[in-house]
Amino acid sequence: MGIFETDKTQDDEQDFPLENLLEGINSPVDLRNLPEHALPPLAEEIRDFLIDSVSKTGGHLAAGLGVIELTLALHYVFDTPEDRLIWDVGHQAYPHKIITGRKDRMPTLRQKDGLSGFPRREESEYDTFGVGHSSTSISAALGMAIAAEKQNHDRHIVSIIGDGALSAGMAFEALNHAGALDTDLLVILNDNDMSISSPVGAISKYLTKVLSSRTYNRMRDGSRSAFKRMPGVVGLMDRWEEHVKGMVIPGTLFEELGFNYMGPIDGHDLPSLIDTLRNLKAIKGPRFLHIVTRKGKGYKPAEGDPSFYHGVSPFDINSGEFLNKTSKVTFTKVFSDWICDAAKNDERLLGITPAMCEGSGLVEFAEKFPERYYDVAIAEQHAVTLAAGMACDGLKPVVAIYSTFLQRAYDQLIHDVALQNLDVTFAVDRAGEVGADGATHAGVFDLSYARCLPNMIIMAPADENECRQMLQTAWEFDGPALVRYPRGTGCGASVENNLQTLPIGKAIQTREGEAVAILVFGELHETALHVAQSLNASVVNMRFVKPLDTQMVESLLASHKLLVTLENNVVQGGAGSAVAEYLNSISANLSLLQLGLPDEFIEHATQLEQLAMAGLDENGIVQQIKQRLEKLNLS
Ligand SMILES: Cc1ncc(C[n+]2csc(CCOP(=O)(O)OP(=O)(O)O)c2C)c(N)n1
Repeated sequence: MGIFETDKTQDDEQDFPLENLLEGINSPVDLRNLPEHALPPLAEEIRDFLIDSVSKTGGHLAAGLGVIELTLALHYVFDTPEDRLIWDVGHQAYPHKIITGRKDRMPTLRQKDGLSGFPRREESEYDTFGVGHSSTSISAALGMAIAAEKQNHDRHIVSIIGDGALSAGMAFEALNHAGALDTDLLVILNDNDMSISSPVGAISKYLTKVLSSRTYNRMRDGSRSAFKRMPGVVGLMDRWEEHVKGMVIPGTLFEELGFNYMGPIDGHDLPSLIDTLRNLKAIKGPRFLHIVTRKGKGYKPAEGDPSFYHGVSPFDINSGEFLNKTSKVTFTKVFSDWICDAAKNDERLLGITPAMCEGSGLVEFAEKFPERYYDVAIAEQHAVTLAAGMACDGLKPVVAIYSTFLQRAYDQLIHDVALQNLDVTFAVDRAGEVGADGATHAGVFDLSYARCLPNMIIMAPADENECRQMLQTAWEFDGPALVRYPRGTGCGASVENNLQTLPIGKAIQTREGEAVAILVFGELHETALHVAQSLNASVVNMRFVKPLDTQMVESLLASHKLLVTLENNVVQGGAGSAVAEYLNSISANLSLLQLGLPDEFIEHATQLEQLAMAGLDENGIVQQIKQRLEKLNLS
């Protein structure tokens, strides 16, 4: 029982202490025992707590600040966790974590064994659906609504989705289905007119139009009360409304999809949020509430630049400055410089991003070549097929995409690009373990899912300079080509500014040793060199996952007793599997040790910790090789 357990009907506004409210909130039950007027000061306490907490841990800041009132109103009105709240993406769910018994663990956010940065079913009964990738909430909510219906549970299901996430096809697939089913479901659109950067597309424009027609709403409501006592006039207005519906009345699109639309309302006004949610709770069928919020609300730097404060590293609260600045060049920056340089030489080069302009390193390209830059919104499938279409008619598109988000466009990769052997370059960032974002964002499957596609060539750079060369090689290659590179910085190789290409399918040996040969695919090359020193092993930078340098494999075969493959991808179907398949195809009688990520999801931690958990740090690799040598009686 919480310390604020009071009889709300006898709520005495004057006597209720409005300080240190958060201290007493250990679950939504405590929240529901507060008088309503205590919620706005509680929202301010949560705001301060959130800013302070994220300034120390880093994480997603601006989105959470924008939904504090909504979070409180939802848990206040609905009987969570019996009623289900499904947050889309989940990056805005820190306030939800804070009031659902996890505030004391906020200092552990996104760290090894700490709280996840996203809702996770394993973490709390209040986290009804695991998220990280966007635009899944309406589908999941509809599934839960159907489950409730089938099992006769009288429970409310609420999905909360942002205007950015609403741009994805999946969200509309779900709306389309939900509207037709007539299932009890509440979808809340949190419209802050921002994705990570400014939102793009017709839906976004439509929402802006809806907001601007609020003047019309006020006018309509005003005239309605004025005409109330004049029978006939109201009827006339109703007919006029019917007539203009589709032109100015907000929410028509959602009504056409079968939803009962309400809004837009101010998402920071707690009393009106609570009233509206109570009203909507009493209505059946698919309902759609449109609320308007400010991303970054309450923290000036974030309000001023919500894009910059979307996801942050630890920062100084007063100045807003990030504390751990690195001067090393990231792989993303290597891509950013390459695409700008390559674009200067050839007008056929176009850059495409599915809503990840900053993260993918396209800001400079967008500024320099605005007419060749396409942010397609959160629409990975569309991004890939758009590129395929461009390539059909003589253009040379580059799709800049995170490994984890390319998963969304797998059929497009196969059916629209690879099958037609189209000239599309995939610049695949955040490949391998990505650190604090955890398993939802890990880019650990791309080598497996792309390697099995005919026509594709696939490269993984050992260092920054090679990354640039591979991007150029991929772009000049007349067919589908993929370069995958990791999050953050590499070994610090200096990057030449020419546009040199690499011979396709050729590996290079970077260390001569005996008995053991380590075949590295990607940035673990640096680690392999250290390992090789202590084992006196050979090291080969394989460069190409496909086509595989089979000549190199054969020559290593002749001169070594054990081949070890090393990659920052799951072992299953990865680059090492390519070597295994080849050895098998030539009936080679040689021992092969495939080192990569295990057949399990690795949770949030630092990238180094994640690699160590997978046995891919220097020590782990040495141990595994030694064990294999012992087994083979070769040690
Ligand atoms: C499939 C997928 N693509 C891209 C992303 C990266 N991403 C995370 S949040 C976000 C913007 C979401 O915008 P919105 O839904 O409006 O939420 P806001 O941050 O504005 O509250 C994007 C693109 C993702 N999580 N999932």
